[in-house]
Amino acid sequence: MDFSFILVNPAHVPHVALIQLNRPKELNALNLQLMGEIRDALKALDEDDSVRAIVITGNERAFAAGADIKQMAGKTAVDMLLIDQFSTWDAIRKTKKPIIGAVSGFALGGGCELAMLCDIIIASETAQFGQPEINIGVMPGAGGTQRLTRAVGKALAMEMVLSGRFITAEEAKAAGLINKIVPVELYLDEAVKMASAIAAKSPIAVQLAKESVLKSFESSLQEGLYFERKNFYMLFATEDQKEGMNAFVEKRKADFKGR
Ligand code: DAK
Repeated sequence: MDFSFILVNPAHVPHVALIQLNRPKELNALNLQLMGEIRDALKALDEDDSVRAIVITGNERAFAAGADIKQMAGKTAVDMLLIDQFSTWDAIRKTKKPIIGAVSGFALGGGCELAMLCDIIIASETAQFGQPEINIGVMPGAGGTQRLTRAVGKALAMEMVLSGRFITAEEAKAAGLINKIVPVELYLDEAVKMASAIAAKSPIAVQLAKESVLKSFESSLQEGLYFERKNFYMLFATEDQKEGMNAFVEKRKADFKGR
């Protein structure tokens, strides 16, 4: 795959692919082309049977410092509507495979929102999360008032969204926004390790489990429980379920085929 603003490579472990945002001078500011490239890469990786988990990362200084303010500054509401960036963000959200965010440095505005589209976030101790849109006269537009509030609760979400204050990795961990903090030299390895562990499971079970957890954000408890139940039953139709349970009984490692 040939892109201008991201690098897409297999990781050094089987079944894991790595997307690296690659606009370092602009702190990986998310211009329209970069977001389109992430969407296209995720779609291709979602369709690639050899890939079972995806890591998205930036660099040590910045995961992403937000949408590209220079590109947005002159836009009108109609321009924004016609560009319809939401279709790109919605497509990213629909990725079926698990996405691990490896975050170091700034994850701000759209960068924090992109991190929140990841299923698991591994952060370096230098990571900072924020929704500073209020400083430039707007507000979060891609989940920063909704996913953030569900993740960290009203008190901290209000503070971040209304004051623009960045929170540290420690605060993000305590608030439930991220999974783990590791020293800066280890954050990417740790994310790949997590992706690799997930890639060793049954891909169908992982897909349906991800879908079921995400459903909890969009449904009543009863509706979510029915959804979970259907997916649970469905897994008994897979070869991987037989393989997983037989391997347990036979005291051997399961070899999941994704069927
Ligand atoms: N956009 C464009 N350029 C950016 C940028 C950004 N968000 N963030 C940093 N840069 C550029 C800087 O302009 C600078 O470029 P040069 O001046 O060297 O050409 C370079 O990156 C290095 O930045 P600094 O010199 O400012 O570096 P510092 O270490 O001094 O400061 C900083 C780092 C991250 C604190 C600072 O750069 C900063 O405050 N950046 C802006 C953070 C921000 O406000 N982010 C939120 C942007 S609004 C939507 C979806 C999403 C969104 C909107 C719509 N739809 C689906 C419709 C999201 C909106 C946003 O994210």
